[in-house]
Amino acid sequence: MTTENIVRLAYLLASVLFIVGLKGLTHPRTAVRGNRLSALGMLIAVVAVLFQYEILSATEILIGVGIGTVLGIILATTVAMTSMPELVAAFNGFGGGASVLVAIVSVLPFIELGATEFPLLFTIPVAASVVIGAVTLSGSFIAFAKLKELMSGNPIRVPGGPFLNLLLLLASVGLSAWLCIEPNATALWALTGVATLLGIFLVVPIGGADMPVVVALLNSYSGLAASATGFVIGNSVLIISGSLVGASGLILTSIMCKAMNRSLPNVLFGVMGEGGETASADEVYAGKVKSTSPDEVAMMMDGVSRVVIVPGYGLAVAQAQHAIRDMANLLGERDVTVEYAIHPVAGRMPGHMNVLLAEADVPYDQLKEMDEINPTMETADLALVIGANDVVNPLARTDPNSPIAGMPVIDVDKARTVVVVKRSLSPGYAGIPNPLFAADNALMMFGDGKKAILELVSALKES
Ligand code: TAP
Repeated sequence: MTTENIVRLAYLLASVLFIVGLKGLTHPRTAVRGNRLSALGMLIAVVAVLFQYEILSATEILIGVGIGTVLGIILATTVAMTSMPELVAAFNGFGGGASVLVAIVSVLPFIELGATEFPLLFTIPVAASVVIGAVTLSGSFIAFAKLKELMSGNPIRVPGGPFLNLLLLLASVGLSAWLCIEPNATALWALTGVATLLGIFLVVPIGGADMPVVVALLNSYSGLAASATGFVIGNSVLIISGSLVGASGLILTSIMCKAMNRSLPNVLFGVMGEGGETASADEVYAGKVKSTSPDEVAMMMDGVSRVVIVPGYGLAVAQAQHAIRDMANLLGERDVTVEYAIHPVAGRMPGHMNVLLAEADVPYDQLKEMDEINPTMETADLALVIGANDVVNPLARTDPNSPIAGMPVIDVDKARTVVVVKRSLSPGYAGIPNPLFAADNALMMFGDGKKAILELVSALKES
């Protein structure tokens, strides 16, 4: 078999592994295997590319793979679960940057040698790689800076606002046309600069709290840029993998928007919390909030047969997943049915709760999606809400003026008793009070999520 055929076969194998890997990611039980298969596909693709283009020797490839593996292990084991979105943002940025660089080096040397005739089938993907890649690069690093709080996470109003962006978009289209029809270095560099500015000004006005949606969208862009780069260098595996990333990123963005009952334009150009008048915290809570203690909750748990645990962002902040699993195991030993109700946007990134609970070895069959658990909420003896707020706020159902009106929520208020574990009555991401905390059947167990649940575990062991 010729080297070319081996490389083609490797590309085919890598593409199949990407697709099978993605399929694995559709269920928590198969997600880890799916991830490994995709990573193997990527390794095969990278090695095949290096052989195909004879860029590096086998030893150099192995050294590169070794360095990448060490860096990957360090990053994966040291990054805090709460910092995942910014890590993904940085990865997207690097992906976009790589597309821009590959597109530039594919065309610039020829321009400098005086070439003027390029087929449109080459220059169009070059322009697309540069525009989408540069927007992804700068937009992702602004998202990274906002999430890491290196710059204000609040929406920043840019003078000129949408008009400036429209101007930059039109300039990108004009420069792209110039580059495609009459390839030259000035158009190439100007396009890179304008698209970089466009990425910055598109993301700067968006609030830090909406960044996960933006990161998912930029992830999709990084895939589209990679796919365009695949056309530039005639590499099929890059076209396939880029399209897969582009499509899955777009699907994810749409799922996140739907789960928040917001449209993508509202996320990109609106501000979360811009609803009508809603009641103030004083009006909602005054004199109606009842607090409880771990000992009391342990006593309550004595007579229950079904407990639904609702994890939220605070569970991730407190890192309470192991404590909660221990508590669930204790209840399981007493023949109590324990289920976890997972809201699609609980936490700050897609699948946040699934990842945390999987890390603590919570059995997958105990994880229930919102749509599955809601119709059964009335038969739950106890709903234990840990560090969740917006995703259990009944205002979404009852107040059409609320900024979260229409957002599907987990109906914990319908359970016989609700215990909410959080440190105070502070609002969640949407910044609005939650009448659940003042409901007749609700009790607040104030404290850090992990500490409170560890105390509950001790109380359960003693009871
Ligand atoms: P939030 O509504 O943000 O509420 C989290 C609660 O956790 C806070 O009220 C906070 O109250 C509590 N908390 C923080 N640290 C804690 C600790 N150490 N121990 C105990 N509690 C702690 O979270 P949620 O219910 O998970 O909802 C997620 C929100 O994020 C939604 O509004 C969603 O639209 C938005 N969002 C999510 C995503 C994705 S993809 N997941 C993307 C964009 C936006 P205290 O300060 O009183 O403790």
